[in-house]
Amino acid sequence: MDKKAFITGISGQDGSYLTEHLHSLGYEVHGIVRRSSVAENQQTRLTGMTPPPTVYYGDLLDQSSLERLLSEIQPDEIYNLAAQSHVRISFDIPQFTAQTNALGVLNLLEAYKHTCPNAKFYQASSSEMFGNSVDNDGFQRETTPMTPVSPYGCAKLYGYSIVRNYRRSYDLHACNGILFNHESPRRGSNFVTNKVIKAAVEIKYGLREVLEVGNLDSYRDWGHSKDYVKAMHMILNHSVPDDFVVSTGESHSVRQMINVVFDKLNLDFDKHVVVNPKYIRPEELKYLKGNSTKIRHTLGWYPEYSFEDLLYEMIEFWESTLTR
Ligand code: F7E
Repeated sequence: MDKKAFITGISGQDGSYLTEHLHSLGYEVHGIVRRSSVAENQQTRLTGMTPPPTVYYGDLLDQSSLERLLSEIQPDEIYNLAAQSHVRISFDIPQFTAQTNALGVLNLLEAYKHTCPNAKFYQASSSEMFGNSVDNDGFQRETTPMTPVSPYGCAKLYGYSIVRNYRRSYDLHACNGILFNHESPRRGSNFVTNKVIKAAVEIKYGLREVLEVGNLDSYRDWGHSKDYVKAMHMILNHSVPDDFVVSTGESHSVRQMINVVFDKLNLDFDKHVVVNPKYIRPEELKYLKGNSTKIRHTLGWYPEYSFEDLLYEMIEFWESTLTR
């Protein structure tokens, strides 16, 4: 019989790529979306998939919806990808962020423990948990101290910790992937890569003049979501439940990323890029560079996309969308 997967956040960037990946491996895929007053466009990333995943209304803050669905579906694998995922916005809605990204994980763990404890559980943990902590060699790895600098990072650290606690306390196959930034054409357009690329293509085609950004000097380790969802599945299918950093090992500043995009499109940085303080965070995570030796050596995972390939694919997507 086909294996069954249950994905929270199935309509997001990672949820949609993970659905495609699991389908390619023969899984039956189920997932939840939150009720929204505007139903249009809520599931655009899932449109046209064959077979389509089975999508239900559910919410990490509604324990009864989680218990009912897990008990009915009896999945083999649970992927908790749902979150309030925007770091700057977490300063505006810190309590909602904590409820969803911290207590939401606990709610799902409880539902899992009560209804299908033999399943495997993946938690989408984040490099934002490291905050400004960096090892002497300039990398963050599984053993690097976690000192988050945003409400998002603080909430994610609770989620990460409670997964480890439930694994040890109740002998559950519960794992964390500590994923560094990962992007794609399906990335929300208020995250910096997609925001920059969409605006740059609009500038190129005369649809706007200016790109407004925040901190140009923060560094991120950017990979492709397609590579990273494969890591999620490999982490869950390792013989023992464990936690793994997933990263490229390369770090670039926001300024460097914009330069690669602007060079490709023959645009002048000084003419079009303006810093607007409204995009600067109250406390910034300045530098991320992940060491993913553990997953590369233990599970044989490695990223296929280079930094440039990732940005060029996103540029192509926006060029074809905006000139259609
Ligand atoms: O910002 C700077 C910003 O919002 C990246 C999420 O997936 O990855 C993501 O979090 C950097 C930051 O991603 C703008 O200050 C400059 O230094 O694309 P971002 P993030 O905050 O790193 C982690 C791993 C997650 O887990 C999160 O869920 O870019 N930046 N100017 C800007 N950022 C944005 N959004 N907009 C700007 O105008």
